[in-house]
Amino acid sequence: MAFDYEKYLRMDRMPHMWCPGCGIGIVVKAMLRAIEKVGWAQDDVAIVSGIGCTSRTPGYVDFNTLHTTHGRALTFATGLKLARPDKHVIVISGDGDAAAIGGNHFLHACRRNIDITLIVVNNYIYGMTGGQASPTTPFGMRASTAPYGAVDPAMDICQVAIAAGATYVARGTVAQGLLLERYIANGLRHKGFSVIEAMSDCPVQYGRRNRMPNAVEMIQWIRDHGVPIARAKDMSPEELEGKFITGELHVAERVEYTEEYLRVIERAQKAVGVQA
Ligand SMILES: Cc1ncc(C[n+]2csc(CCOP(=O)(O)OP(=O)(O)O)c2C)c(N)n1
Repeated sequence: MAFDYEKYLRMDRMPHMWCPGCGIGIVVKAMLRAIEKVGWAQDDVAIVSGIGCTSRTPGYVDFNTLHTTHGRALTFATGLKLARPDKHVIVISGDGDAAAIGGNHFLHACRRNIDITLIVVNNYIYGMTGGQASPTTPFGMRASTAPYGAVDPAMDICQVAIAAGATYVARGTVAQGLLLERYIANGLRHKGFSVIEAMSDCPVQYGRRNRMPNAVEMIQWIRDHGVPIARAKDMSPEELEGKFITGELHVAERVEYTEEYLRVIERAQKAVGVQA
């Protein structure tokens, strides 16, 4: 039977504001299928975002939702998870929201290993505000603020997440929606901070400036630049230049933040003789 997306959507909010051909829809659909796969009730899930095209997602999905300030989604989500550790908290962010203005919050969420899943829709650009370069704009590619090519080397969000302490890190693409769904589902099941980077197209703000003016061309470009981790192991750094590695890049176990926080509260209450 076909998947019933309408069950999870606020149909009264349609039509959505995303451009024709935008990859965010593929990521949102993968997220909805993943939530159903892990079997969570809608009322037990909170979806939190900052600001940007991707960050409009909570407006359209029928869960407990929170649309917060630019770059601060993880901060609000951390408060939510600490207040209700029994609930499942998912953050959905753009690359600018997660890695530029929200970069500092991103590092600390990884470090804490809080049981939240972050989905970063990496469309290489600030989509909502007119195509400014973001931390993930590839070197030499064009943006409204880099009309002759980006000078800054691109940030690898997954490598940063691993280095900062995230315990589940995967990268998928909108060219392979089913794989993306699998990574998101595994991230949701994972106890600890999970990061799923979804390489996505933005034909209007990024593709148009970089000789990929329609969605199909940009999704083909994404498909051609992704290298599955098993294949990447046999490739040299030169061969991997300009490519990105896909798959489950890092899975580890470590103390989870809300559990440790509750233990601290217990110790503190015991020390001052307060009954929980
Ligand atoms: C404090 C603050 N600074 C800047 C902005 C303007 N702004 C809104 S969305 C955005 C960038 C969004 O880019 P990204 O996170 O990559 O998401 P996308 O729109 O591509 O999904 C910016 C700079 C803002 N709303 N608030």
